[in-house]
Amino acid sequence: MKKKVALITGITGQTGSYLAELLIKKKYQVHGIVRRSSLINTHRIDHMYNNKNLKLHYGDLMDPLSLNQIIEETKPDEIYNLAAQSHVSVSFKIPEYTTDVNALGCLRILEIIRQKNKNIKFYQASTSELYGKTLEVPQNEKTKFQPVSPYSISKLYAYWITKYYREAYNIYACNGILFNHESPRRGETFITRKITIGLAKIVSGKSKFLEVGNLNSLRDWGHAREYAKIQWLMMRGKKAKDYVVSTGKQYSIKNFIDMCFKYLNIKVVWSGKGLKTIATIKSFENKDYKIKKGQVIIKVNKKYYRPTEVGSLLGDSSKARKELGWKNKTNIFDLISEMLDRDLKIATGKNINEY
Ligand code: NAP
Ligand code: F7E
Repeated sequence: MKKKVALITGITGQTGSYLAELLIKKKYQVHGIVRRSSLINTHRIDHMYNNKNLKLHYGDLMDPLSLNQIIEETKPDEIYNLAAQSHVSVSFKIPEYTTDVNALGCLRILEIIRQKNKNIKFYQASTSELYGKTLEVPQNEKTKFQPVSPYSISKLYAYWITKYYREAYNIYACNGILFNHESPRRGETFITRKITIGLAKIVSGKSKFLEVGNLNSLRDWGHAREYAKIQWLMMRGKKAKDYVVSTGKQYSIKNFIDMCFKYLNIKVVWSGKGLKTIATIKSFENKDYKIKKGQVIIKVNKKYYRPTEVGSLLGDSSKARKELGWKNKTNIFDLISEMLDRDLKIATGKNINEY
């Protein structure tokens, strides 16, 4: 039987790397698009580098010629479009670039599919950020989109153009409206990883405190490995559809920090309000930690606030659970321990290549 061929954009990113692992396990021939950078950007997939079922190609979502050439050469059965300027906060600084990559990049791929081979299935990495300032909690596939950042507005275009190509041209094109997903491979400036790296550095004496922004926003955090699996499941349906993917549990940034302290057996006292909020160490059990009672460990800095904030995200993924049989297994405590364990090893110089 002919091997299935998949093309992943964003393969060097957090979720793309888990998706590549999954598809190789499922016996696919996997192709990935890597963009040129001055430093090596393949560390998340280096452990698969010598696998004969993985091939990497230089390309860029901003460069239609490269996309055209790669799709022509690799003849994929399925394309997973995970590449994006994915940082919401950065999107306020570089809105045009964000729109070009996230919105037009998606269109460029769909248009190649329409012109070359309408049998190629297409997955678009859509996002809970589309819900923006909605007051409806929890959010499901019917909740109105009210995006409030250049990132989410670019992703709104990609959502609609994907749906449009499905309806107008009968292409198997689906949107996964994924809520936040994290892992030890998460980019270092997203809040969960920033916290686990920051605390690991503090207890190992490499820094004194961690500065964050808005502690009150609420998020629904799952494990990226499990969210990669549902992307593959969405490509297996009788009909292409759009699905919300979430855990159904919600925590604030402050809750996440407190759960990290619990895992590390550090007791803190929170005091102050808004920009003056701080957490001070009250006691700790591990005598190897290079911290002191009374040390201010968390501070708030205005520079990490955004011009507009998405206050409350909580997903209702009943449709995906019912129709695709998907389940999330990792709870928030397991996620935190996996992330902290790895970042503690990195901070103390151990096993940094192990994922
Ligand atoms: P990520 O770690 O930031 O990875 C983004 C990937 O896109 C990287 O491989 C990056 O390459 C690549 N990329 C960026 N600009 C590109 C361009 N112009 N051309 C080609 N490739 C480009 O993001 P992630 O967390 O894995 O998320 C994957 C996708 O899901 C993204 O589209 C994101 O917007 C979306 N999403 C994420 C979440 C979440 O919570 N993680 C939730 C909903 C939706 P480099 O490695 O070279 O930077
Ligand atoms: O912020 C607050 C921040 O950057 C989460 C992307 O994967 O998920 C991600 O977008 C919250 C926000 O993720 C800091 O204001 C406080 O309320 O980790 P984040 P995000 O913006 O939710 C969605 C679903 C995506 O689609 C995106 O691609 O945390 N926050 N202090 C902070 N955030 C950051 N980054 N840094 C801080 O210091």
